[in-house]
Amino acid sequence: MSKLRLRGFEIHKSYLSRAGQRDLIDALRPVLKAAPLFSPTIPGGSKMSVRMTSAGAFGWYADTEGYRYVAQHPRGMGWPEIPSSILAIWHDLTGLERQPDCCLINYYGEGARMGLHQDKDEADFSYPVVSVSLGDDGLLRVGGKNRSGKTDSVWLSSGDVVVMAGEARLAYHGVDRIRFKSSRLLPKGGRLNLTLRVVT
Ligand SMILES: O=C(O)CCC(=O)C(=O)O
Ligand SMILES: [Mn+2]
Repeated sequence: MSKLRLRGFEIHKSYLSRAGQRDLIDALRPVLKAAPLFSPTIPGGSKMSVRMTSAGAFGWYADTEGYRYVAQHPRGMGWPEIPSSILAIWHDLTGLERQPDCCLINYYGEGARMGLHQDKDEADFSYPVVSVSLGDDGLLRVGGKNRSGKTDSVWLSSGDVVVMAGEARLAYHGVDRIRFKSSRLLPKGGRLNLTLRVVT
């Protein structure tokens, strides 16, 4: 385990052991079964290449009307609870009593990416966002508060955890590409990213 900082993004390399990563995958299996992955269509009409779902009181959602948190999966049921092993990472790295009320689960298959964006659909930016990487390597790009500003990139591997707080909380970031099948954690390949957020 080692810690590095990039533009205020706190990157905990190898935070999770291989066994810890496998335990998280086991904990996520029933969550993905209860709340299947879907591909949102974003304002402008294009479909995201990342497939996603959520756990917690709220799930992040997008359609042609905009981006927001919603209390139900698009199929009409509530979101499953956030597994305790995932909440433990939040409490360990933030030291906060308060629990996150959304765990957004992103799945990147071959060729999937996420464009540069800010996480800004939450009510209170004084809470950090904690992001857990599992499976294939992903190239994270981080910038500042202006979309057109300078950026830096770092490869995230399975078991790495990033904390976005302070100056990094509203900084632009995105995932340019993944190295498909670089990890054997997920039998069919791909990358899972979990982001824990306080929404209200
Ligand atoms: O996949 C990642 O590492 C970042 C995901 C992200 O930024 C998001 O879901 O808002
Ligand atoms: Mn984000």
